[in-house]
Amino acid sequence: MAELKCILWDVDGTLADTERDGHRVAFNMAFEEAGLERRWDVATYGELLAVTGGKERIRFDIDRGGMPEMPYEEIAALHARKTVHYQSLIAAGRIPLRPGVRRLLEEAYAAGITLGVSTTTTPAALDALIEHSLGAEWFDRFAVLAAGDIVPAKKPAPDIYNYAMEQLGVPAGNTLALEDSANGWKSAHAAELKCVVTVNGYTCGHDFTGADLVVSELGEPDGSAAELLQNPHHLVCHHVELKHLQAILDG
Ligand code: XBP
Ligand code: MG
Repeated sequence: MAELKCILWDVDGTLADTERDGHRVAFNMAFEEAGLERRWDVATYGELLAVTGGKERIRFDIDRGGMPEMPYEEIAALHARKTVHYQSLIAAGRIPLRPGVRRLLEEAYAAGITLGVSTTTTPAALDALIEHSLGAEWFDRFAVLAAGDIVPAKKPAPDIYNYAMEQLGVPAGNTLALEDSANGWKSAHAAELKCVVTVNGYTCGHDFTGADLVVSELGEPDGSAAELLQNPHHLVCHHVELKHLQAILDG
């Protein structure tokens, strides 16, 4: 029996549905500002989410002919402007936390579980979400904020999870990851972590074969239930609580 000591949270799509109405809109604002004709509609952005990291996503769209060629410095500058627009959208309160996120975070924090973040997004984008959607006290409550270019290879590589665990000094066997996408799940799995997946509109069709639990959302005790979409541990669960995460680690 392995004790649950640490939970590592993905950000985009897991803490909040930031992609469609946050990152995508911010990319389009930066494109318009730069005089580019390209706009990423909802469906196109869904395809592009296969590529993790905003700069990498722009590069990919250039390579497939969606945008004009530009050097890395221009991509980085465009992406920096996108991050500024994203921060404004988050500051305007456009993106709430997903159901059950605050409840489970608070339950885990009160229980003394080490909490961390493991994301491919830019630190400035993560900071905006913490400040405006979660609350600034969470800057201290998360023991590590592992984000963006801090590691050479983004998800689905395991690097960002391995980095977070190294920083915290916790072994994978005592840690559980929360993710929303196939790339995120693959990254956690490659880092030998058990993983709970909360799907969203962009990721409900992804392949999560081997994931330890796949749910529609974490759910709330007095609100919407977590629909159990893939439940290899045969958990009985209306909303995901610490005891369910512990049961998954127990295997
Ligand atoms: C999801 C991503 C990110 C965001 C945009 O990250 O793939 O690239 O779409 O982030 P997560 P940046 O690991 O949190 O699911 O534009 O800041 O790179
Ligand atoms: Mg994600």
